[in-house]
Amino acid sequence: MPTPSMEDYLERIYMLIEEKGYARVSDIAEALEVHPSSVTKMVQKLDKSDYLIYERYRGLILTSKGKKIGKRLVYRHELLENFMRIIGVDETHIYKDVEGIEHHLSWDAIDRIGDLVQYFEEQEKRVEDLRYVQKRNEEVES
Ligand SMILES: [Mn+2]
Repeated sequence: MPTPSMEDYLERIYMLIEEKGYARVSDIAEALEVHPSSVTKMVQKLDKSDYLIYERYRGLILTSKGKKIGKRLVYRHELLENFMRIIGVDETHIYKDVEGIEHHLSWDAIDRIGDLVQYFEEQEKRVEDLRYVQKRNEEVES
C-alpha cells in the first residue's frame, strides 16, 4: 500500500499525464509545492515499488500498477469534492478539506460515500430537502 505522501504524488502524476501527456519533475514540484530534489527522491521510491519507471533524462512513465492506482486516487479526490459540494460545504473549504481526509478513509467508506452521492444525484429533490434542513438549522442558530 502506498503511504499518504506516495498517494499525493501518484494522484498528481496521473493528472499531469492525463492533462499534458507527460509529467516532468519540475511540473510535479510546482503542483505539489515541494522542492524538485524531494520529487526526485519520491519518484525513485515509486520506481522501486513498481508504480512507475523513471529515467533521468527521459522522464517517467506509470506502470499498469501505477496507472490503476493513480486513476483510483483521482476518482477518490473528485468523489470527495462532489460529496462536500452536495452536503453544502462552502467552495472555499472544499479543496483543503478533501486533501485533509482523502488518505484516511477506507475504500469501504469511499464506496459508501459514492452510494450517498449517487443517492443525491439521482433526484434533485433530495438535495433540496437537505438544503431545507440546513436553512432551518441556520435559523435556529441565529
Ligand atoms: Mn488530492
